[in-house]
Amino acid sequence: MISRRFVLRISPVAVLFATASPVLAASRRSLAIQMFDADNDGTLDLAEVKKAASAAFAKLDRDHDGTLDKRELVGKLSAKELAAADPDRDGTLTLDEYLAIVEQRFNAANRDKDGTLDARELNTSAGRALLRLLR
Ligand SMILES: [Ca+2]
Ligand SMILES: [Ca+2]
Ligand SMILES: [Ca+2]
Repeated sequence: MISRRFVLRISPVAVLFATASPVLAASRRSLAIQMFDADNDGTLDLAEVKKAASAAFAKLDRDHDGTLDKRELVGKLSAKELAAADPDRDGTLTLDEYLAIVEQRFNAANRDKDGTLDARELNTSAGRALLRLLR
């Protein structure tokens, strides 16, 4: 009886701990690799990342006008990042402009310059900034 009560008392803490666990966070991120890793080599190359980004672009373009505006980019790019990525300053991004930022973020995350991103590289702030553009 005592031991059961002990289990009942500790379980919410255990759940809380598991939710915040870095191991779980890491497995969520390698899920990103599983989702986008078309050739199944355990890493993401630029072609795989651009394919995922193109699919994300289509999904984000809610009014189907072929560009992403400020409202469609909420949570993806700050106003400052949008301005920097928008050379013609019309306040929207075409697919090419979107893929150009994706490539910049890919290169920023690819610390060892080996042409691919592994789970560790995706688990950096640059890696996370890239993953935001793929969903
Ligand atoms: Ca791959
Ligand atoms: Ca649009
Ligand atoms: Ca790399």
